[in-house]
Amino acid sequence: MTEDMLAMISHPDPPGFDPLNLDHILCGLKTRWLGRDLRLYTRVGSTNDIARSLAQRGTRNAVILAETQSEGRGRLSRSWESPRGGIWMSLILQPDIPITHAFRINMAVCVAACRAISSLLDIDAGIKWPNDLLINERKVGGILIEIGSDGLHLDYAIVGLGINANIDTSAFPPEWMASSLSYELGQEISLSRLIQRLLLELEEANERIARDEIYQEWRQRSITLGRMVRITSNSGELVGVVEDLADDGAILLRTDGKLVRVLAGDCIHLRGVEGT
Ligand code: BT5
Repeated sequence: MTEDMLAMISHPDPPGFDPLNLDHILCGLKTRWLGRDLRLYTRVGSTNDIARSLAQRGTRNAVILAETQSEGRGRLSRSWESPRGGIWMSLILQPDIPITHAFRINMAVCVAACRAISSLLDIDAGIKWPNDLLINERKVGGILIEIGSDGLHLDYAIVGLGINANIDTSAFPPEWMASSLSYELGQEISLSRLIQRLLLELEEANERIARDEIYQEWRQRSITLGRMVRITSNSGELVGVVEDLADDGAILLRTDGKLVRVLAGDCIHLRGVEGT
């Protein structure tokens, strides 16, 4: 008996729990190539770490899925809670873009995840800059992208995607403003079907990644645009209204009468759309 099988037995499913099943995912998968190499683990540290070690040994276009992560990560090594019932997934991709356009990967993944959620579940997810998926102002997912390069060329991208699917987030600290798809919909969803749809949208977005329409859709699905926000970045804290989002992913913030560009940082939405 393998370690994974033992782990499965020692963590019996709660009633109504929809366990991840490789055959269920593969038999309804409509992608041409993404997800054809799909590896499912019961419990890992971080799917991004597994993906990275595979990528370093030459694996490409693989998808790593885990039922739980003990050391799930967000940006800046922040921890990411990953209990059973969520989708914790990392992809090893080779997007056809120059390394100077690596920010496009985040745009494409945000767009793909929003499309998958809204088309399958008929509920709108929006993008909170830079990498959060929100429904009703609450975080239901996050994206962590890690790049492999020789400094000049993009070798691979590890795309980590976490979605609180069938999760009770009431035990999470309230300041996280977290929620889950099951809570927002009032019912549990099929993990397999959402994974299939995510992979289809991710494959499609990866193919459109160099096109301007990915930026346009990312901008249009943003719920940060036009909002009063607080941005914390390396250069300190800024409060202002988000006047635009640039095609390199930067926020253009109107603060103290000046327009300031912020390429990376954390963002808190302070009020509704300007003036509300
Ligand atoms: C993110 O980081 O939002 C990216 C999360 C990526 C997770 C995926 S899961 C598969 C893959 N493997 C990994 O190890 N990671 C990726 P960031 O914007 O830094 O947000 C992190 C913050 O979100 C934490 O500091 C908490 O405040 C909050 N948080 C932690 N777990 C959460 C959860 N499950 N739902 C909502 N918020 C959470």
